[in-house]
Amino acid sequence: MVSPETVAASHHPILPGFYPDPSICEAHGTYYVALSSFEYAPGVPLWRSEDLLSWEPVAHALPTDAHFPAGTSEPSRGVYAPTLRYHDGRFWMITTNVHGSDGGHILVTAERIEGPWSEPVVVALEGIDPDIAWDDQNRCLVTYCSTTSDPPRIVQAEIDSATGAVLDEPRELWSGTGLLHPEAPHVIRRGQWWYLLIAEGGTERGHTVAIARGTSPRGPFVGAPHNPILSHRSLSHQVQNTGHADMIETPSGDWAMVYLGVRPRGFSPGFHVNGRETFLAGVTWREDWPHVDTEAFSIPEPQTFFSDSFDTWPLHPRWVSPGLRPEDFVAPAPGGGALVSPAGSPIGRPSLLAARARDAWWESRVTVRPGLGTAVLTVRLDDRHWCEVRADSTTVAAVTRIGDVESTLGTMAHSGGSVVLVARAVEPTTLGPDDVVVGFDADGAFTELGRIDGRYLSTEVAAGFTGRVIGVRAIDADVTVTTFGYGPTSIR
Ligand code: 6LW
Repeated sequence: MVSPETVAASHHPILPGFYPDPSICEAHGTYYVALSSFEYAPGVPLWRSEDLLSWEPVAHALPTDAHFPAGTSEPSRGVYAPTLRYHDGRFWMITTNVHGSDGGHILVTAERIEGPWSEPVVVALEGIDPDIAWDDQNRCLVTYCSTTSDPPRIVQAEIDSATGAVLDEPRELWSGTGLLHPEAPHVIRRGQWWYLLIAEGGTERGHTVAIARGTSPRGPFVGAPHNPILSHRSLSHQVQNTGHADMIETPSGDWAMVYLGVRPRGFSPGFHVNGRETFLAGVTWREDWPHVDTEAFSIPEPQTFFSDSFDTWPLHPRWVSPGLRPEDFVAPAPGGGALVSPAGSPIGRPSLLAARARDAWWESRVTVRPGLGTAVLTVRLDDRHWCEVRADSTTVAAVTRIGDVESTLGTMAHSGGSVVLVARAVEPTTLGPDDVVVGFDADGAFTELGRIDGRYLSTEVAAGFTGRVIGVRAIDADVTVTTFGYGPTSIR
């Protein structure tokens, strides 16, 4: 349900939480966005909106192991930035699984956004961040960031979109204004001009968006006199790292941009914990150059609360896993709820039924029946940075891992049967962005078993491109999850 409250899109994401590298298209008056997903399966979340302002999750573009083998990638490897387009009555999505980086880019299509998505076609080109566009003769161009070049460059080749065959030698295009990491190209048409939109400066504080134009999608392209067209570098704005954008024309002829940004908190250098998030801006045109207005939109405050009792299957698209894909280790439990198995991934990573953290301050309450297993509620940044609370049939324990150090923070007996495991992000007691608190509820009262400085579950400490997720897993034997609740909170 959409709240009547609106907030400024310049400060509030349209997709809060770890949803980076947005690519946008429109089909029959509805907008769709595709996002990076890294080690998490299923890959490439897809969201839908009727008005660009409020969004709902619909599906994933890489839903099966044939598209992206679950649980095989290192953290922040796996599925990088996608491009989503609607062309010739079909959705087209192209991305890169950088885990096996000799594998090239993956191109899939679908008539409906919900799928089925086609078997992947491999485009045997190196690099990351592929874009797909068609010229006036319907010839298909893939434009990408060449990572075998030093420094990286923006290059383009023509492909056969049915087979993925590369039809000519990759040619260098305009590669930006000289900042590091020219990447994230999108080739976009407006009137007689073709535009090459890219990101530069790296996905950290120096991130920018720059643009060039030419009369052919093959270039040559000439940079805009007012580049960068978007950056928050060296500004005091609470949204930082703005870059990696895509643009769309609305049916009424207005233009809008989606871009990523982060919301760092805590003392210098600032820590962001929920990953890179997707924001919305307006675009106006002067002399056929785009000007970005991050203040153009107010958006309904995104509704991030959910409570899942696992009474409808298949699982809601919020659920992902860094291990096996959710349907391979989660099943309906006899008598209701979800039965979570302890099966690990091919690289031995625990399978975690996880949803993204999407708020600054939040609480997650998960009712579990451990049975013969141990039920775990985890706040995860990556394999080496997490904090969790574990319940077996007699005891609850809080455990954290920060880099090479793993530590038990507290242990307590419980009265048996069902246990309500609790995790929270609350206001910091240190110079970090928040405190992460774990514990359990018994007889209506919360018992805190562990508390860590939230910076240890931040990107600035752990490194990488993802954000926090919150999930349940099982150790030793199946456990039952009766309800999984998450929501923003004012609890401090
Ligand atoms: C992505 C690149 C980027 O491929 O970060 O912010 C990389 N931009 O374009 C990982 O998301």
